[in-house]
Amino acid sequence: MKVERVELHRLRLPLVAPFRTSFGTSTTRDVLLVRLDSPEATGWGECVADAEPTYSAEYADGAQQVLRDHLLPRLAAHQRNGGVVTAARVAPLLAGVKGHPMAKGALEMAVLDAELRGVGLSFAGYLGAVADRVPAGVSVGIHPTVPELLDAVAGYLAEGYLRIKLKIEPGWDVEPVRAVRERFGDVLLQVDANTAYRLADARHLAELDAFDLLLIEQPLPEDDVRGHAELARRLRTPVCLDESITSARAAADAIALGACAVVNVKAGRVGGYLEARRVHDVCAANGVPVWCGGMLETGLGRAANVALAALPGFVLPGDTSASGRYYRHDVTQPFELDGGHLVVPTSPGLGREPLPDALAEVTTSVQEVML
Ligand code: OSB
Ligand code: MG
Repeated sequence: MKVERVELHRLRLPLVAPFRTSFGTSTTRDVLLVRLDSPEATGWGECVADAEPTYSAEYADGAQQVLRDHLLPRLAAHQRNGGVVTAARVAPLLAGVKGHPMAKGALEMAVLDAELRGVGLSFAGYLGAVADRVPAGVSVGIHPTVPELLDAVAGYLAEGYLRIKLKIEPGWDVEPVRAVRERFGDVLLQVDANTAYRLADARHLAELDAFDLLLIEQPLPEDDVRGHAELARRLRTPVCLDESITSARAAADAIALGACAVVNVKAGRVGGYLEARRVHDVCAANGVPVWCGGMLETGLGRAANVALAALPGFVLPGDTSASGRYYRHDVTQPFELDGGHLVVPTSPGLGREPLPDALAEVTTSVQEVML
């Protein structure tokens, strides 16, 4: 493929409700999209970095700068040297730049979308999907009070969500989990701490063992893999890692150390959908179940996530919620719940593209990057 033109689009999308986690409260999403044109097709990539570097070190303005000044120039130099661009070559081409997996992943996703559209193959077909629909879970933020949380959970269950994930932090953990368990019985339930605890909290976290949770996600800091291994020995609740799993190698190491029994797979966190598939493969080879995480994606990132979640190792419902859980007006044709599931797109590439009017409505800037 020959990349002829690249644009970096910034969008500001209001969330339908504030989303509070242990690292902050979001009321809008600041989205960076990569639009890439080849003679055969246009491809779109979504960068999942937020406005602030609070989930990980990346943030949207930084991702835009690293794409413009460090990543796209490498792609352009490769083309000037006569090289052909394919999704599989993107990560090797960018390997000289350290870090910035979300920025790299967005570029790889745009290349892959254009490449697959050019040959008439879907993300699901390319990645190796084995399901035509995937079960949908929902990630429920920290609420001001337990009654407000119960109202939110009741609403999601009424919509058909098949699994509830509660965000927790010190001071908001055992009580809300007990309340949801008592009110909603044996619903599939798990928690996500986004690194808010320390190993010294092990005895407190063991109180969650009483509630038959599917898993506890990332209780300790990103770099504390050994701490997670020690914590896992002290809990009955299975430990799942999110932030710590930065590559397929990191997944293999965490599994070997006994730091996780389950893995949350997020393409942006590991540099793209190709590495995300390798994380899936490493986990499957070790008998470790995985599920598809989310970063409040628009319909573009969601389309790719739903395709990924259709791989055989994704045996738990993901944070692959319907568009309406996040946005009143998504930038693509929305994803909707169908009996608690999302349908995996089968059209070429992502199978979703921005609706021009919806995109224009939320666009704050467009920057062309000269190749
Ligand atoms: O830790 O999984 C997380 C959202 C933003 C950043 C990190 C996380 C999340 C979520 C929501 O939990 C997942 C989603 O519904 O997209
Ligand atoms: Mg998480």
